[in-house]
Amino acid sequence: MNLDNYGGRDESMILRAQEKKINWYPGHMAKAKRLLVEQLSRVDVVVELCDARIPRASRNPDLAELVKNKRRLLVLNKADLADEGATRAWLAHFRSQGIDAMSFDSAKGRAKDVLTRIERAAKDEVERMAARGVRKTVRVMVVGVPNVGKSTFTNKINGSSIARTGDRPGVTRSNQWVRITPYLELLDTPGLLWPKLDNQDDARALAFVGTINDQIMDSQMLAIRLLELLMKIKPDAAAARFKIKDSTLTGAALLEAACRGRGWLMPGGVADTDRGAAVVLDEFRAGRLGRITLQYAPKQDKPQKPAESENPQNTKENRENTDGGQG
Ligand SMILES: Nc1nc2c(ncn2[C@@H]2O[C@H](COP(=O)(O)OP(=O)(O)OP(=O)(O)O)[C@@H](O)[C@H]2O)c(=O)[nH]1
Ligand SMILES: [Mg+2]
Repeated sequence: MNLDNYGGRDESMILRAQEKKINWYPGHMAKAKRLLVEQLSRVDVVVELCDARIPRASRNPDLAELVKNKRRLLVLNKADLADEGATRAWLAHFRSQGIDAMSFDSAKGRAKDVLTRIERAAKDEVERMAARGVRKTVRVMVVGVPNVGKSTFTNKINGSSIARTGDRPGVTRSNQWVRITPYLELLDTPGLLWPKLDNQDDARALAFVGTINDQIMDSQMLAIRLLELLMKIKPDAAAARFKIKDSTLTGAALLEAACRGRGWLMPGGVADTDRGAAVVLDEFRAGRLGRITLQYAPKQDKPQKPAESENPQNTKENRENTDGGQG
């Protein structure tokens, strides 16, 4: 794509959007990874949280490798923000790969639903120890990309707030053991990405949901890309929310239309694209456009990786796919 199109030549808005490669692996993450590895030998079960809106992009390949010999539970968190049918299809997909997976809302969900799964994952080890007359304390490590909800999840299981949470990535900076009962302990860990985000569609998806530090990104470009995607996936909701009348718009013109529609203007009627970009991202992340899944599960019988730019949310093939999923 010719980025000069977004070079701000149009004087009706102030736009400096630039397509930059997205990558975020600060020093604290490399350190956090080392500290996480140090704890692994103490851990019986690993709970991996991914974001139910982007289950493919939000699974860290580094983590999968590190914890491959542990009992594991995959939690599709923030399921309250994702499309229910799409989440069912993802669960069916993961289960078909032999992965124990569940969807969850760490803010409003029931801790018991998770505890049952953890008990099941630890059952063999608990019974083995019981046979030796020892009541085992099950130690669970909670891992995942930044801002996916690990600390909120830990607090939910704990029944009260003990870990600090926040609506930005990088809130938790060190490992924190939390004693739930004398026989269950949870380790909340800092969010981890991996050194190179090769797939830029996935990197952008991570950025859309707020996994990547906004400071290192071009938020106008990100908002433009998000608007384009939303106008494909959920055009009615996006057009209504941002008061966009022309559904054929793309690029800078689309962000400008949202600014004009919502009245984000500067003196002289110039579209305030900085403000517009920030609000578009905020409102999507907060679920103001309703439940939206940005990445769909591959079809069961014929695994494939749909390109984000051709998100198939409303195609016939995908409807069949999601309708066929198991809860
Ligand atoms: N809607 C919704 N919001 C959630 C859920 N889980 C967490 N959140 C919100 O997501 C944001 C991030 O939550 P945290 O628990 O701080 O995320 P984290 O994974 O610990 O983040 P880091 O420590 O930065 O890696 C907070 O604003 C939470 O309130 C969920 O299941 N649904
Ligand atoms: Mg945290």
